[in-house]
Amino acid sequence: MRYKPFDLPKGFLLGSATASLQIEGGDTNNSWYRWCEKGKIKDGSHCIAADDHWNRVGEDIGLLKKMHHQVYRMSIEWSRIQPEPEEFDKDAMEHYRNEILALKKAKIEPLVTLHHFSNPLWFEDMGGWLHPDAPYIFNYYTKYMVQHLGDLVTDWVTINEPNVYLLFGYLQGIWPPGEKKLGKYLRGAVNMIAAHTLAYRTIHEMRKLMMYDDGETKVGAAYHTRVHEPASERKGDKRMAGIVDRLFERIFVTGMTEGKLIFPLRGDLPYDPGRFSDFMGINYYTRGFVKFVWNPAKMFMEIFDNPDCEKNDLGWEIYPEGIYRVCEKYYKMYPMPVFITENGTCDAEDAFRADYIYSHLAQVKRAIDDGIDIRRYYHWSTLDNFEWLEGLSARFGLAEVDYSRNRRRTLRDSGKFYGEICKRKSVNQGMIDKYLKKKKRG
Ligand code: IFM
Repeated sequence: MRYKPFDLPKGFLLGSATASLQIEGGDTNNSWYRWCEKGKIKDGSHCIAADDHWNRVGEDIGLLKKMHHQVYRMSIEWSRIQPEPEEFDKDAMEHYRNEILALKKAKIEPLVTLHHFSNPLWFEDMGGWLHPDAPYIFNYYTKYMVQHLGDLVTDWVTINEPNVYLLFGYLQGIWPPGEKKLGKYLRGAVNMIAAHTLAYRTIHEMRKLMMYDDGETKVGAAYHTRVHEPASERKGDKRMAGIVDRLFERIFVTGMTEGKLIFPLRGDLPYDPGRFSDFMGINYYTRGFVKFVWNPAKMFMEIFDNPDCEKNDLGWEIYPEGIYRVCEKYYKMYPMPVFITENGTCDAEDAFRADYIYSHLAQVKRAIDDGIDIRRYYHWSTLDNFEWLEGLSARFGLAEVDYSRNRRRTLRDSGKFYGEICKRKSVNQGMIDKYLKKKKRG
């Protein structure tokens, strides 16, 4: 690759993202704790300690400061806040309030996610996202959160990657609750869309009641987006790529942005169609190739990675142009501000992360120059963490966590590089010489 310096707009905001279950540790009241206890994690690790972030908030905000972040995306662990259906934990609430106060003191603006893959056990046991009351139960929790954080937090993500959560948990059965039925995936989708629309209105209404200017409140969802490339020019492959796009992304994006259910979703939503997003939250990592196969057991599709390309530690293709393509696609559909709510890579050796950051941000810059209104970029992730089914061995962090030695944090070279980008909002020749293509993969 040829590297060229570039500048990002001065008003562009940069930071990184985490999720509570992946970093906090110490909570046994959630669906992922139970999944780990069942021995389901590939590398045998467990989320119970994770990064011990719960006890190291100050130290981790130190990392954000060192990397000159302007923004930080974090999530709230629902099971801590509402350990039982009718019980809210004031101490847990106080903990998050203090964390957010500390972020604001450091001049780092939080973007708070209310649901990031994990559920309280009582919710899971009553049927989780398939329960007809799930959207209203989630709204009850949302109300409590806004009551207690509404004076500090303007920016909210209601639900992270509903598509991935439902695909793995309800169709492939590899995440909790381990279901394998398309009907359940679709039912869960309707309920998550309904929950988002309720939460969207709740957050706006409550903040208005608190006398905040409604234009300041920003609420959206974070979608896992991919480029769904047809495996060939054949009609069947093209059509199947369109079906995958619809089932995996479009039904969620349309549902949560317009409050409208599109085929094959059926049912009622709590409100008439309208506006239910203030920004488009795009999580982008890679692309997949889609092939039509005559096999009903596989839902007539095969999805595979490009066999011939650069890949990360998990075998995901590194495809920077994809971030441009997904932003362009969704901005054409919904011309509203875009936040890249996640983008990052798994690279234990830190051999190509700096490159990955450079090449993806260069595409973001290109998209901005082409008129796409991208306002923020949150790198995934601040520090190594519990990568769900992959466990602790998959390393996505700008900072390394040493799990064998008291979870010591060390900023990687890519983290230093990213910190300089956050500070300058540009990549200059000195940074190119210092950080890029210094290391080769072993
Ligand atoms: O770690 C996850 C995150 O929780 C959701 N988006 C993708 C990341 C990397 O797989």
